[in-house]
Amino acid sequence: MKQFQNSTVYQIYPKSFCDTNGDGIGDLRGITEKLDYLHDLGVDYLWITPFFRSPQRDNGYDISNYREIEPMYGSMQDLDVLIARADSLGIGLMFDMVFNHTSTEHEWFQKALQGDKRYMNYYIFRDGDPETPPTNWISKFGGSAWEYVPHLKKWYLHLFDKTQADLNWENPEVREELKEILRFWKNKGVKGFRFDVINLISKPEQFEDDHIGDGRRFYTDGRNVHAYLQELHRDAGLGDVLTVGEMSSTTLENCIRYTDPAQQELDMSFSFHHLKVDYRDGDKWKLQPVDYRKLKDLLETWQLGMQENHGWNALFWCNHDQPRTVSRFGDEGTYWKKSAKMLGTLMYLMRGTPYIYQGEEIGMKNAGFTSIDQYRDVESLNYYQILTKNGLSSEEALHILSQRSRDNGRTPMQWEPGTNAGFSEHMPWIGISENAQGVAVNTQLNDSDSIFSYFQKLIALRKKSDCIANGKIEFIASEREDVFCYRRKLKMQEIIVICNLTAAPVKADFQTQLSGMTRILGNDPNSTLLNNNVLSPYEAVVYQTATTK
Ligand code: TEU
Ligand code: CA
Repeated sequence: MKQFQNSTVYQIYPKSFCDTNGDGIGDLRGITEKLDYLHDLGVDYLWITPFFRSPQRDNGYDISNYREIEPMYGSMQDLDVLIARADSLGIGLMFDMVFNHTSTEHEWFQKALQGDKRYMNYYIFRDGDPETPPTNWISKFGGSAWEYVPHLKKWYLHLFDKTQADLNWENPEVREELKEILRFWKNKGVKGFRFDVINLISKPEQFEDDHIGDGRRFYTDGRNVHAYLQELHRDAGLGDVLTVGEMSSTTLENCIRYTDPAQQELDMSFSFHHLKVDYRDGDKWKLQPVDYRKLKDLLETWQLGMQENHGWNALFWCNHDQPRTVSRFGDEGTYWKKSAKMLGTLMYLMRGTPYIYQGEEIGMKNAGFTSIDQYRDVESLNYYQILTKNGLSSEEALHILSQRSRDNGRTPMQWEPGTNAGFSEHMPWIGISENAQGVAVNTQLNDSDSIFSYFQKLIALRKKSDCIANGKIEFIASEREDVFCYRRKLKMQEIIVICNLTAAPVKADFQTQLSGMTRILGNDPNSTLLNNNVLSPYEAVVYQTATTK
C-alpha cells in the first residue's frame, strides 16, 4: 500500500539541480549524485519535472517523445541507475506526464502536418479563414490560442506555446497511447506520476468565443475530465502508484472529486488560488502586496472543504513556475531565516502531502535579474514584449518580471558559495541568483540552527506523528490577519501550530489552549509566548499534548 499521508515529496527541476559533465545544464547523474543529500533531508518521493525528448521551447513541457531521454540530461542507463539507487534508499520517483499537449515536433503532430487523417484526429484542428482564428481564446503564454497551418488550411489549438499542440482526448486512440506510456514507466519502477495541467484535457463539444474572459471557462474542469481520469486510473493501474494532478484555475468541488478515494481518479491535487493573493485584479502581471487575509481564507477554505469531503491537498508554496517562497511571503533580509522556517511550519504541518521545491529547504531567494537578457523562460520573454507594447517602460516591465517571472524559481541550486554555486564547473544555462550570497547547502548541513535542519525536523515530525499525518485540522484565531494558527487532532493526541505572519511582534494569548502541552518545535529559542503573550516577528511554534508519542 502506498502511504502518502506521512510522506514528503521533493520537487527537482533537473536543468537547474546539478550538472555533472560541465555543460552548464543539470542532468540525471546530478540527481543520482545528490540522493544521499535528499535521503538526509528525509524525503520519500522525488517529483522530477520532464527530462524526456524535447526541443525545450518550454524546458521539457513540450515533449517530442515520451519514452526517450533528452540527451542533454543523460541516457536511459543513467535513468535506470537513478531509479535503482533511489529505490535502495527508499525514495520513490514520480515522473511528470504532460498529457494535455505534445511538442509540435512529436511524430504524431508531424504526421498530422503531412495531412495523415489518423494523426490529425490526435489534435484539435479546425477549419477557418487564415485571418480569423476559430475562437478568440488567449494562450496561457500570451497571444491567440490558435495557430494556422497554411498548407492544411486549418488552425490547431494550443493553450500554451504554439509549439505545444493540445491533444484530442475525445479520441480513444489518444487515450490508449497515453495509457501505454504510463505502463511503460510503471514497468521501469516509477512509483508515481504528476499530471501536468490535467484539468484542461476535456474540451467542449462546440468551440465558441469567450466574451467575458480568455476562454478558460470552456475547457477548465471540462465535461469529461472525471471520466477520463477514472479510465486512466482503471486501465493504467494508477491505484498502485502515487498520483497528483496539477489543476489550473480549478474549483474546490472539482478537486474533491479528483481526489476522493471513492472516485478512483487521483490521490491529490495542486490548486493555485492561494498563489494569486498578490495578483491585482487576478492579473499575474499586475503587482500588489500579498493579501494575507485572503491567503488565510483560501488556505482554510481548501483545508476544511477537502477534509469534510474526503479530498486530499498537495501542500506547497512554490514550484518551477512560481517566485521563491521567502521572497514572496516572508522577508529576504533581516528575518530571512526566521521567516523561511515560519512559512515551512505553517504550510507543511497542515492536512495534506508536502511538496518542497529544490532550494526551498535552504531558503533560496528570487533571481534578482535586472536585464531581459538574463531571462530564459518563454512566458517571461513573451510577456516582456506584451507589457512593453502595452505602454509600460522597459524598467517597469523588468520590475514586474523580477517579482513574477517563472525564472525566479529556476536559477541553479546553490550547493556551495562561489561563482557557479557548486552547480556546475561551467557557466550555467541560466544565471545564479543575484541573491545567492549566504544561501548554500554546504554551510547549512551541519548547522543545527539552519533552515535545512529545520526542514529536516518538519519532515521527520510528519513521518513519526500520526496526528500530523492523519489528524483532523481546525483553525484557531481565524479572524486575525496577523497570525496563522491551527490545531491537529487524532483521538487523544493534539498538536497546535502558531505562526506570526508579520515582521512585528504581536500580542497572542494562547495560555488556555496550550496549558498542559509541550513545545516540540519553533524558530525562536527565546520565545516569550508563554510568559508574555507575545509572538516575536515571524515566530513559529509547535506544541503537542504530553501523551502524543
Ligand atoms: O503549468 C501550467 C500553468 O498553468 C502555468 O504554467 C501557468 O500557466 C503559468 O505559471 C502562468 O503564469 C504547467 C507546468 O508546470 C509549466 O511549467 C508548463 O509551462 C505548463 O504546464 C505547460 O506544460
Ligand atoms: Ca550536464
